[in-house]
Amino acid sequence: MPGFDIEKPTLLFHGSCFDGIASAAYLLSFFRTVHERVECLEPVYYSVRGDWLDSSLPRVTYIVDFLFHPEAQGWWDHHSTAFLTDESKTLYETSSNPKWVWNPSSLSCAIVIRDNLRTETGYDGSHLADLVRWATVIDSAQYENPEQAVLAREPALAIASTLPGATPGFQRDLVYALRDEPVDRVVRRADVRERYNRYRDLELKGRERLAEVARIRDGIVLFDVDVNGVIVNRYAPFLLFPDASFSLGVSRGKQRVGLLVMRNPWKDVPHPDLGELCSHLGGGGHRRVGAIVFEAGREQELAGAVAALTSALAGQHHGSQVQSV
Ligand SMILES: [Mn+2]
Repeated sequence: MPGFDIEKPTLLFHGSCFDGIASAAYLLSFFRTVHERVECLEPVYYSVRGDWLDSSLPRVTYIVDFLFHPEAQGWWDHHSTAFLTDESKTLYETSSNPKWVWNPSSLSCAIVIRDNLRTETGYDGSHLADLVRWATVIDSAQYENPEQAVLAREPALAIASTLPGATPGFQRDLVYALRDEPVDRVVRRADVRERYNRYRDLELKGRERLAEVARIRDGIVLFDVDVNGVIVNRYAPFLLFPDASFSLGVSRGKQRVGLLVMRNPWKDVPHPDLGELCSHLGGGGHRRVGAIVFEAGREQELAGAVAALTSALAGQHHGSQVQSV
């Protein structure tokens, strides 16, 4: 866990995704109108999952687009896997805290915050409408096609491409920038352009590497790829195999190994809740996309998870096991 200053009003946001940044920017924009103080703006990441509920938060803490924590004064989220224990879910359900707001059917956390503030306070954040719209496009993968998602030419997509692996300072700066300026201005910042150009180079290398190892079987793009020194975009499997229904891939980095399972966003096929499936295997996610992170040396669990997910998806490509949504 980051070293929190327990006395300072703090806003924690999911740092590596655009919706997390946009949600924090939206909330800060509202806070400014009511003189609500946030002195510490801290990105958080799913690697804290194991210690999350045991950690103490600063006395006044707001959390957006991230796991529920019972000490949070305010919490807004839309992940179906927001609760790490049944106890914390019960606590949420029986609570009367109006600033604990969860809507797992919302396509983005930014929408959850916008609608909640509008209803509860009448706050009109319409100057941030573009930010909310893009957070929703990105989080719900409403891209026109795989090229748009992978090449990330639109300003908001270019900004989103700079986030994974960026420093907390960079992610924090972007929150303030997006609170104060439109996305097509923020994308012109020198540090954003530099990281975007880096993304373009490394993504191309990653796609070439992916093309060497990816195979399609029963409608599932399967791969196990070394991501050291490259970026493999999560939608690149569908740029390579546009007709696939799912991707199920292992990404091997230096510190950890990631497993990502996804339904092809440009294809409408029935499937089980992938975030839910992953949560039983130590991960989490949304209905359409699930992820599990394995620390180095846990190969055994990785193989088991790949097998479990492969069998859960078996036959879905042909719609032979139609499930109710
Ligand atoms: Mn989100």
